[in-house]
Amino acid sequence: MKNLTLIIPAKNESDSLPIVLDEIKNLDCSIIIILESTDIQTINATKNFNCKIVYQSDKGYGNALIEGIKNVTTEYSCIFNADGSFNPSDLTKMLKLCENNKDFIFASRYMKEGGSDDDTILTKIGNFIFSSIGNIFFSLKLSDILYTYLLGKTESFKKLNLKSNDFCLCVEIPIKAKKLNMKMIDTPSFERKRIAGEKKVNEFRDGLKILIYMIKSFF
Ligand SMILES: Nc1nc2c(ncn2[C@@H]2O[C@H](COP(=O)(O)OP(=O)(O)OP(=O)(O)O)[C@@H](O)[C@H]2O)c(=O)[nH]1
Ligand SMILES: [Mg+2]
Repeated sequence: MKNLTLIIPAKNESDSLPIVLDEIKNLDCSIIIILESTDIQTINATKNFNCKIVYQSDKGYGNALIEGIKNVTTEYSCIFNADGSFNPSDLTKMLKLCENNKDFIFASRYMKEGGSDDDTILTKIGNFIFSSIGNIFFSLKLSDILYTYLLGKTESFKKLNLKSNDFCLCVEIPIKAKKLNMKMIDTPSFERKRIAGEKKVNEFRDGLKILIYMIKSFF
């Protein structure tokens, strides 16, 4: 996997991140972690690992990923969470699928053989509604647009010219990719429970922002 970089956004993940880095340390791919320069505990938690640290220019999950993508030099990139919920054993399969002339491979919790230990009833319903909006209004043909465990060609990531500093980035990626006629498919994945720490997504506040983003993108 020398041609792959994992882009890991991390905010207040000092308990989970070292466990995640330990799990992926033998993967033979590059690792970039993007965090706020003030997040000393999380920065210290990366000290014993071989990875590149990038300080984000602004606040937010989307901002972290935009900064991460700018710093990738390998042919492929994968967004990978710092909370332990993404299973790295999916990466080989996702990379193979992408090398078969695709722009993006989206991991999905809602395909047969996928699943989640981290979903609540609320997030499950929310994910279903947002994925349905994506399919009906943007013809995305994706079963899980908010999971944002996705691997793609770095060139394609860069072509999207991403702008959302917040969690709207999750839908900005597939919507823009579709508008640019990029090739994307989904593949089953099992989401594990976050190892420790608190989630940063607020279902109502971020859900509303994402909905408004999708409505604006449609018109
Ligand atoms: N650098 C950076 N990373 C962030 C920011 N917000 C979230 N993240 C990271 O982005 C990833 C996804 O955030 P989560 O809080 O796990 O979101 P989630 O998966 O919807 O929530 P959970 O259900 O708790 O897993 C995690 O690795 C976070 O640490 C941010 O503002 N800056
Ligand atoms: Mg998470």
